[in-house]
Amino acid sequence: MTALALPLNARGKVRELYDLGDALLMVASDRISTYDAVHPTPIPGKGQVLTGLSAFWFERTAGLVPNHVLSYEDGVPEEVRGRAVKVRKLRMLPVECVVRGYITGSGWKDYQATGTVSGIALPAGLRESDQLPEPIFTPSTKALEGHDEAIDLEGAVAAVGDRSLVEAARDASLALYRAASEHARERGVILADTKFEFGVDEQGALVLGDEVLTPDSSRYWPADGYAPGRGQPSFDKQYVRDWAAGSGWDKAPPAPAIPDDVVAGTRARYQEAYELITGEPLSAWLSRTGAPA
Ligand code: Q0N
Repeated sequence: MTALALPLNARGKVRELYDLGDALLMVASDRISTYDAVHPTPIPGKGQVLTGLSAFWFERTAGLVPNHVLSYEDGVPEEVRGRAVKVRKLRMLPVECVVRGYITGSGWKDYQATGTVSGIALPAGLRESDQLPEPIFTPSTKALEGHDEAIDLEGAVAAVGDRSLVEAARDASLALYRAASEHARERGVILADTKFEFGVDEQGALVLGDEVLTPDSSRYWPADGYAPGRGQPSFDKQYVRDWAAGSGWDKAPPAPAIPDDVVAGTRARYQEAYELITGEPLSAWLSRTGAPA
């Protein structure tokens, strides 16, 4: 793990946010989690891949919604180049902006129980992993401990305290999902769902924050082999999950160490995801940002 000599602003399971005074430094680690538990074994290069993918999407969608990115170079310490970004300080909305194009995960559970997801009625007879008639906005509240709680649009309005801001975040989220899922699908990948976080700047304008459209904030499935009626394999984490399933681990923390061959397969899968989605070799990202050798 990297501990930079900077004040820590926030720490997630696999990322840290440092305070640079007038800006923040978001650092992606090589840590990986499955079943909500972080493994003690890193996946070398994962932080670079996620940062590079997020950069690709921020640049590609800047015309849809402004984002918090300032620089991947200026003000980024050498040791974290390639996996860190300097960002604008925002006032973050206290909701996660989830968009689902397919019915899976907690959405599938809610649908089975109620026929609805986030207060949105869905057609009867959907199978697990089916594509939805159109993408839906299913916000959640950020729980400090444990799982995020699904809310409907009115719940998001109550949490944020500004209806038009929530509607703007919803519209931006849906536009981002549509653009990204179309791009991914042309490259053989299904973007099943994804989560955005927005903030507002000093002028009160909506700004896209966090990381975007990475495998950690999204469910990516290989289009090849997609079949509704069951859960789909994860593009990036399936090696680890398959190994875990046969390992005897009960999926409760602490997560076990990952064997070398599973690390190598997962590492190759992240690199493949980067190259498939961006159409560029990962080396282009590493040289652009001056990542350490
Ligand atoms: C912020 N989080 C939540 C990184 C992500 N641009 C910003 N300005 C102010 N605050 C935040 C951002 C952003 N992005 C976002 N916390 C603060 C998630 N974190 C957890 C740790 O790693």
